Amino acid sequence: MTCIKIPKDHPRAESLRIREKLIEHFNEGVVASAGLIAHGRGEAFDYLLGEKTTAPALNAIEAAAAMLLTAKHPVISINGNTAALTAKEIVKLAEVVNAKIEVNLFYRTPERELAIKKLLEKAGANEVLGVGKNASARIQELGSERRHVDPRGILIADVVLVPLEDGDRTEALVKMGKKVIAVDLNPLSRTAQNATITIVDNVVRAMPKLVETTEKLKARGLEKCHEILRNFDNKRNLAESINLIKNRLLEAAEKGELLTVEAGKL
Ligand code: PTJ
Repeated sequence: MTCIKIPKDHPRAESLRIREKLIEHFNEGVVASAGLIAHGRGEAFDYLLGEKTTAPALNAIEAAAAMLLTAKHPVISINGNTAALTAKEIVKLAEVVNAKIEVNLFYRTPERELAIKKLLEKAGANEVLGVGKNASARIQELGSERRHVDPRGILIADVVLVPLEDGDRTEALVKMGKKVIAVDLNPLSRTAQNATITIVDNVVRAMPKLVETTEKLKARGLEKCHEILRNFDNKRNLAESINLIKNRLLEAAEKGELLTVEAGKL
């Protein structure tokens, strides 16, 4: 049930629908109150990026698909916002790459863990790790609630996908020798800067695209995946996203015009 009726012809209809979805899941105890604020920060960066999946984001998505397909123990780490926005895609991706799904929260409460688990199960997940006593292992480098991890999941993972994250954990996971794939609209965030592969895109667009790319790449075999990974340079790709924002701002400033966005898409 949404809180307001959004007119279909509203130029920001899709963006408003996403906000309503988050509010709805906030009311159901899935999204943290800070998750609503975090979404606002994401929206601001999305506006600067043109609210579309850019060429560097597509490169990173392809590399991420290759990394997930070549992983031994891939894990998809889930927080409130990601579950609220992309539960179906998370389940599908886990199926395609044979990954574990683990709940890992910054604002961890037993109620939120269970609400997120329920939402993922409703979307088709058979197993959801990291809930309650199952998060019995610790990441020593971390002081936050994110330190609680499942010994069958993040603790033994070689590749962890962290859609929408705060910076500390990405750094800690990389220090532990894990490869981290982040989805973050802010190319300047610590998560974006420290991840092994950074997808600078909205989870709402990136997750379906990642599923589609992974399915296609799976059919092309592991050698193709290794080749993609050999040719991918995350720092260079991140710099391209930052340049893209810079050029869009310069263009708008020179013309004295508003930034163009994919009107109505997001
Ligand atoms: O559910 P919890 O308890 O684990 O808490 C989750 C939040 C998001 C509240 C927590 O991880 C947090 O505080 O994160 P930050 O530090 O605000 O970072 C969130 C990052 O995600 C920011 O860099 C935002 O730009 C980015 N972001 C927000 N919405 C999206 C996004 N990136 C991609 N897609 C989005 N829809």
